[in-house]
Amino acid sequence: MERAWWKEAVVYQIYPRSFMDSNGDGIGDLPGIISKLDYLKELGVDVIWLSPCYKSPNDDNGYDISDYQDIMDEFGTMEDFKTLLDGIHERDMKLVMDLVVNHTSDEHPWFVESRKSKDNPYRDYYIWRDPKDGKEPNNWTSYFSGPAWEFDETTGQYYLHLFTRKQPDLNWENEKVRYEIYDMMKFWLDMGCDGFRMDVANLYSKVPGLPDGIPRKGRIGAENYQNGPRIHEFFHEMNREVLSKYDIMTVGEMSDVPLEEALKYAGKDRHELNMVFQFEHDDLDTVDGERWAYRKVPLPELKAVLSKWQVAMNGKAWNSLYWTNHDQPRTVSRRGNDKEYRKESQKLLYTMLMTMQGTPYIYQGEEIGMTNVYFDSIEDYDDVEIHNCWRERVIKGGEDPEKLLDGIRYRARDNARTPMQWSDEENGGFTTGTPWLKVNPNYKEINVKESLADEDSIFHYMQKLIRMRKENLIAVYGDFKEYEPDNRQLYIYERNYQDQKMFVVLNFSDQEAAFAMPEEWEKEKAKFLIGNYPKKPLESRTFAPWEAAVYIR
Ligand code: ISL
Ligand code: CA
Repeated sequence: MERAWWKEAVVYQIYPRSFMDSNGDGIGDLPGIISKLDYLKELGVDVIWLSPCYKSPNDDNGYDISDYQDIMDEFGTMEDFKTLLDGIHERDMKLVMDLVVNHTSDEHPWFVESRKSKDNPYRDYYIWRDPKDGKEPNNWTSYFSGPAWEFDETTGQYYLHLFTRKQPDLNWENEKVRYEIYDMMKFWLDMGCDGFRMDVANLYSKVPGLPDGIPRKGRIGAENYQNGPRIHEFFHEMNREVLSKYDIMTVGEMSDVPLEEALKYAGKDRHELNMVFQFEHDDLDTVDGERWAYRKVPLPELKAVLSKWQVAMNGKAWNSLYWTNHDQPRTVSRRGNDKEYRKESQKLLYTMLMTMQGTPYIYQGEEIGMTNVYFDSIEDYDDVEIHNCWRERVIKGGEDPEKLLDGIRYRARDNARTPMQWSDEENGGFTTGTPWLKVNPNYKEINVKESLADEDSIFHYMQKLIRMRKENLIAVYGDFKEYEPDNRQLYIYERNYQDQKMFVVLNFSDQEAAFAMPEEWEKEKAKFLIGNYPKKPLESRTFAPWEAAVYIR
């Protein structure tokens, strides 16, 4: 397997709004991030992926961009950005930008022009259609509730928006749009940025004619824009025009990307992207495509998905490894035990991440085991996704508010967006003002200061895991073989690389689990490498609740 820096790197995602506020306005900002670079270096991460920091009216917290080449007022200035970039490079780290080019803000000058008249030069930068029988051009619905179309009085046509109405979709069929985007990408890369995380990167190409979607519960229309007809052509072109000219890291964020498609996007000789961020394991706890319904996922189902990707990508493409991001619940609340076994289970979950093939991503706050927030009232949530849905389903639709609130408390994106908990001071030390989103009240116990002081903390374990990965290339490149796929408590697997072997046992449960050593390992002299309980030899024995142990020989 060919080595590459972006394969060996550990990525840390920053959601700037919630990371660190430097000036007391309650909103995280670039100087705030700069003040914490030494902390990130101490953790040991190599790459920082910054969620959008561009000019934005913040309908969707920066995923609605009104100027791709300037910095959001709340976050600082271009000067601050350059200081941040230098600070990152001085510490031998890299910076990956968020590239949001499926859509812009409706306040982007392109859209402001586009909506003026049917013959405006920018009209064709977006997707405009006549009404059909006095209504929307087709039946597609948006990710954030309601139709994916908005009627615009000025010209009597509708425009497409897969997300909020303030996020009109760009028309990728238009070559001018694509080349504008490529130029903008070069602007950041020429400045020294080290790559892109590409937002909803499998949605750019829509099926011509924009046919009706298959009616179903949940969002309608996806089969007409997910992994669409020209998507690989677009990535080839982008690769030829931009990506291939720089030594960078690229990752496409793609919900509903089947394995066969991922093998193309991230295929090693296909000249598209380095890797994709896929959601198959994340979607397992949903029920019937209903966004807010959830269920407990039996371990064999989770393992089946994770192992499938490990085996299928080996030697052909490259995985991203992650448990959460700014759109997902907190890992320990969703997959571990955020009460009795918060530390043990979080350590186990990240032991898994750091011992699989692929590039691991740590989302801010995961290194101290931050938990879901479980707000009492809908008013406490900020997310446009939640408020749109509440309006449509509770206020207009008369649905049971308690039931919906229960689902929201579990799955809300705001769970990951509460401010970073730096200390036990007011507001977790995130701001001296009023935070834009309430701090999780558990900041008194769960915070960075406490984690740094405690030798046995999640932070220090995460630090060791990262170091372990750097010292053992097998953790990065080894192939993957699973044992006992039907075991409902243990995830057991082996990695192989050159003449080395690594063996991993993870007890994903609150109970002790009996472990029967596989025959092939019986005679192996494997030594304990890392784990979240005191060292024990590899032998048939019981594993404690949420015990994780890694062996090597
Ligand atoms: O949050 C989700 C489910 O976990 C996804 O459906 C998510 O909306 C989808 O993956 C797209 O996410 C990305 O694009 C959105 C933005 O709101 C998200 O924050 C971003 O990560 C629109 O730009
Ligand atoms: Ca601020």
